[in-house]
Amino acid sequence: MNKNIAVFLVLIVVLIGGYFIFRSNPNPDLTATDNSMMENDKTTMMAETATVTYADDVFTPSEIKVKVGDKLKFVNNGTSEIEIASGPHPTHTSYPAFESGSLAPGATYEFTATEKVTIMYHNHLNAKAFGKIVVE
Ligand SMILES: [Cu+2]
Repeated sequence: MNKNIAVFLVLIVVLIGGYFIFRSNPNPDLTATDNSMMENDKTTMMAETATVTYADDVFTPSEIKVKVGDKLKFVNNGTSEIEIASGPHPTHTSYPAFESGSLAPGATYEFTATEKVTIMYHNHLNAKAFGKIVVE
């Protein structure tokens, strides 16, 4: 009698153990698939373009938040040439990678945010016009 119960218990342990081994095997694959799908979604979400316009000595919006990987597009909607650069005026040493060069009326400057950083910028030809970019 006792031997039969022992054999029965061993059988149950083996069955339960086998069930959990069988169940746990497909799970890591599912998790990996879920993670890669989430990363793909993040990449898709980051590929956005934010637009800042310049007219009447004002950048609109004056402060803009973007994520790493996003593109910023500056459009000169004014009637005169502008040059967008990081502060401080006139040396632009705080973020030299952000520098539009000369932008005629209607011209655009595209900048891709590659790192988390805050950039204070201005129109070099009219330094009282300024704005702020926060890359998160
Ligand atoms: Cu300047």
